[in-house]
Amino acid sequence: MASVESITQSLAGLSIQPAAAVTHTATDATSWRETLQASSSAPASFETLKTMVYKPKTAKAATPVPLVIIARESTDVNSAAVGKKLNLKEVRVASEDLLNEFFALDKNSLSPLMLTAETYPKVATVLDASIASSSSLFAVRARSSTTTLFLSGKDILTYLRTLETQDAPLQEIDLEALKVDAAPAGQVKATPVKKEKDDAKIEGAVQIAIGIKKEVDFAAWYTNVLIKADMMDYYNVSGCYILRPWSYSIWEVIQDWFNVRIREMGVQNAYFPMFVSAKVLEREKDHIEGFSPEVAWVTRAGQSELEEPIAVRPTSETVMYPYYAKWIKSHRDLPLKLNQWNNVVRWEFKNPQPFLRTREFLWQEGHTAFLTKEEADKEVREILDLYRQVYEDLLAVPVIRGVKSEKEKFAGGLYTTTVEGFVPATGRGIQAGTSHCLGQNFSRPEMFNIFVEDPNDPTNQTKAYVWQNSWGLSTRTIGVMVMIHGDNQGLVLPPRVASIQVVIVPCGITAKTSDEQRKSINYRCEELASVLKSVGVKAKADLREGYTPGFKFNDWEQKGVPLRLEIGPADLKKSQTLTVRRDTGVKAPLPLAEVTSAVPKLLETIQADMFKRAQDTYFSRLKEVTRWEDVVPTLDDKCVVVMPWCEEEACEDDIKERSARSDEPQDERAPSAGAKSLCIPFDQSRWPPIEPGKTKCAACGKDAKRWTMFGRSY
Ligand code: 87F
Repeated sequence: MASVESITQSLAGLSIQPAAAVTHTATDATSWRETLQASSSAPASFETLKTMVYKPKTAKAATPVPLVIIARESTDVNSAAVGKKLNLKEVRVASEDLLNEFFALDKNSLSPLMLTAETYPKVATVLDASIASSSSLFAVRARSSTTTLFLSGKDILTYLRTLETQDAPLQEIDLEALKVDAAPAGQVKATPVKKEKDDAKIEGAVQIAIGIKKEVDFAAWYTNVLIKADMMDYYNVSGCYILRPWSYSIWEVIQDWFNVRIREMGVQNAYFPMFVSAKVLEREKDHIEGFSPEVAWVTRAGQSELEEPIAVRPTSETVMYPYYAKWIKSHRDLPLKLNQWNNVVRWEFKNPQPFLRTREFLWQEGHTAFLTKEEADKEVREILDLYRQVYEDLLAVPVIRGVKSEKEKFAGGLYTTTVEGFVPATGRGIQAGTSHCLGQNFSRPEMFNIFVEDPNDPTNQTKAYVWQNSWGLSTRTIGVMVMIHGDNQGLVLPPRVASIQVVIVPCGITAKTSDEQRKSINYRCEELASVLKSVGVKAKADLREGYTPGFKFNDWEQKGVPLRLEIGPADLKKSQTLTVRRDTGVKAPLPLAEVTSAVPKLLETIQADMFKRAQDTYFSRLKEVTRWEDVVPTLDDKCVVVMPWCEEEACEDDIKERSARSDEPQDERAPSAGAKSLCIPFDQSRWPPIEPGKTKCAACGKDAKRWTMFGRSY
């Protein structure tokens, strides 16, 4: 029996750090969980894992290969179905003798950790696919019935992957899905919704990374992609998530790009406190009214109640504008253009979704003040175009620029311009960034009183209240990008935001490959990576030992790396590499002599193709509609409607009501939810001219003003 120390030491070698280790009395399967729950050293919440060993029937002469199935305690394992899937006949629970013979352990000490470099190649191992993607901590026996370690699902997968060999691959199988698939007809009484979700689990999850189909259970697919790509992790405060480096680096690309552009426009970065006193926050009372349920308050420090509660900023108008009033004294202090990169808190009660709707999020908020409306108007559009470029040129996500209706604009402002995106998988529009002209609403004497002496008045008697803008773009950008480009293998990153653009994987190394040959292939991979880096390509050679090329392909595909280069002995003989595109899966050989010019070009082609495909989809789902009868069917077809509209608020309310199906409970996320106006596109030339007095609103029949996009939305 190995000591806990020796096991934790070998785990440390794999960078696996158990969350806790507990020594307890010897427990069997039934008393184990309770014993752990009673222990003060165990984590507050965990799941127990079960490890089952089976002995399949084999042809006479052959040695029986034990089958090891690792599952969550709550999963009913259908060992026959697993056996069938692996072409094993009549799997039966193994005897204690066999456990002793193979693992030198009793049945109460089994766990993934019983598998070692020595035993692993002699068994067939199945790991439930839901374990690695789970955010639970799992209790696993440390090769003993008296010690338990707590590991994440991903750690368990990592441990098993290091033992994997080409002859003994780890089988990741979705055991819940298998159970449903294997059940005889009539035995599974699934509700239609449940059945649909089960269908979403992809058969043969061994080869397919995500395990849930984008087309069937989009919400589950989305979170799965984020977890498997190491972009996000859950956190124990509802609605809050951890942004891991793989997603945060995308935010940094956006920050770097945007900072350069706004600096050129004369905007300076600054930082204001995250707390707002109740008094100051309420100066914006009229506008904040609708938002106030979302404001989070600090009411206590340690044990003492604060004299006055302090709000956490949901946005910074009220934080900043008192200082704008102080700093802007003369027209020479204008324009004032400040931006801050910060976090804001909006305590929403609607269903949270990572990146799209979270209680704390990161964004930039720009706040500018001008002497004239013309200057303000011009900047609103310039910023909006930067937002368009962030989406289209960096994230390969098409957006449509336009102005919000009166109902949908920021109530505190004069008008709101927006970039509107579209998620084809759900047919819903998504507000992707907003640039507001606040007019003089915040500078008025009753509000923040921000004025200068009018430079055009020779008597210096007139006060000129400043014209203000505010504009914001958040980490929602990342969520939209994932939803649009991701597929059933995982994330697909546009090259311009990928922190690794090209991964180089050594291939064709077998048991027969000499050490020297292996080293030389690895060397050539490293060399190729440095050559690519020298021409500005973010390249990485994946020389991890103990992982098969197949595992590496899958790993980088899940993480969305745009291009894979494979190098094996045969490629080297021909002085070439095999290029594999993540977006299309297309493979093509490339002479090594051409990589420095061809790879950057190929990355740009991938970027352009990704954008083109997404844009074609968006436009194909933007349906010109002129009759009310066509509106709801078009929405139900996962499309956005563009129709001539009267621009009246009552009509918009009516459209929302009439486009929602009244026979179902209403939820923003329901496919039957009502449609809102998304925007009135600036570019009206895509549709026939509106003829004044002639073209009628498709909803109410009054005179139409402009073509307006209506859709179900996020
Ligand atoms: C939630 C709670 C309190 C949005 C809120 O769009 C206040 C608000 O004022 C609130 N949610 N808003 C509007 C934010 C307007 C504006 N602020 C600067 C932006 C971009 C950046």
